Amino acid sequence: MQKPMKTNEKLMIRALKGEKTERPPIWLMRQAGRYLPEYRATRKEANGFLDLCYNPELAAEVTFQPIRRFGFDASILFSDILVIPHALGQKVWFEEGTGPKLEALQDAQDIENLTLENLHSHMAPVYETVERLKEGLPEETTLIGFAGAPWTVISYMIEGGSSKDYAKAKSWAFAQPETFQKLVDLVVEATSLYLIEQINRGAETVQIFDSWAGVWPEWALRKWCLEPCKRIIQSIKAVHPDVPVILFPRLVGPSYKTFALESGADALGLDTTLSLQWVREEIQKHVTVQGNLDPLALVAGGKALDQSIDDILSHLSDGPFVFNLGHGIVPQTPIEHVEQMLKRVRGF
Ligand code: 1CP
Repeated sequence: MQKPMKTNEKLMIRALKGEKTERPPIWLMRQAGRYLPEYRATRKEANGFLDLCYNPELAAEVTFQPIRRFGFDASILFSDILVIPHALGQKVWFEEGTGPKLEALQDAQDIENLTLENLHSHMAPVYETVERLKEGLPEETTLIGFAGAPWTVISYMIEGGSSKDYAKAKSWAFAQPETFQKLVDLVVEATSLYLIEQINRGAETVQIFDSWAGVWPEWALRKWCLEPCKRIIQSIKAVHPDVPVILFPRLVGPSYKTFALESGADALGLDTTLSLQWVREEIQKHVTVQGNLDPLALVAGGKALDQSIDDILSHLSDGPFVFNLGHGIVPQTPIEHVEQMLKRVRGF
């Protein structure tokens, strides 16, 4: 998969298309957020978190903040994965301190009541944010659009918020696979249309977050995570064959190989637990890899941080690679540690 040619595309895009780049591009999942004082200030100006997501001026502002401060190679649209259920007609709100809340789906009728009809009108402010970013980002910075994967989004739709064990959502899938499949199909369609429109408006790549993929038996992982993501990627590629897609099937262990071979993604986001040697031998031959610094090593800083970074770079920088975290940055992350990390990755 390693291609020696150097095109005049941006660093991040070249890496996603399978090139071993002169240095690894770097960005961080959740790079806009509460660890930044400027984010906390803008967040106060908005009328709650969802309002921030639907305010193009403020959403663009918080997307620019980490780029101004750190000069990352890529910038991820500021929004949330839960705008999809919201656009389908489900009640969604954010409670300070407790996170996302939804009016949980209870039965097949609740699924019937959801609709794709208002998708694009609901998302109009998000699309406008994408256009503002396209316009305002430095020309070397790659704009990433994103959405949640169907399973991860549906887990919130059925649980009504975050969950430790996904008991309601998984029980529904096991006991009533036909109605669960209907919900998956609807979310696949909505997510495909949403991501394609983000690309139409200026996103240069998109990332699909399957953050809670790692909870299924192998056959169910295929049915409820791999297949839906594969369908979304096929829909995107049918319209935008040259736009690379990143998939983050978190905590799926050895099934990362199945995702590398079968999902159609150009790049896989690695969680923190994978063996780097195994990734180098079994995954990086097939797709670009992105990751996987432990967000808590970034909190710790010092030697633990330097050693973690060196370990990742020494294993993965011989092939197509994007430096990132293995999951989102956490609010208690010291800004100096982000600077320490950037210096080390760029100096490698
Ligand atoms: O300001 C605040 O208090 C809200 C914190 C916050 C932020 C900054 C939430 C609530 N969402 C976001 C933005 C966000 N969410 C982005 C764009 C910003 C960026 O990356 O720079 C992205 C890509 C997401 C994606 C997201 N939201 C995921 C997938 C990624 C992951 O971290 O696994 C998930 C699971 C969510 C749901 C969600 N939204 C917010 C929170 C706190 C959560 C997670 C709740 C949980 O753990 O269940």
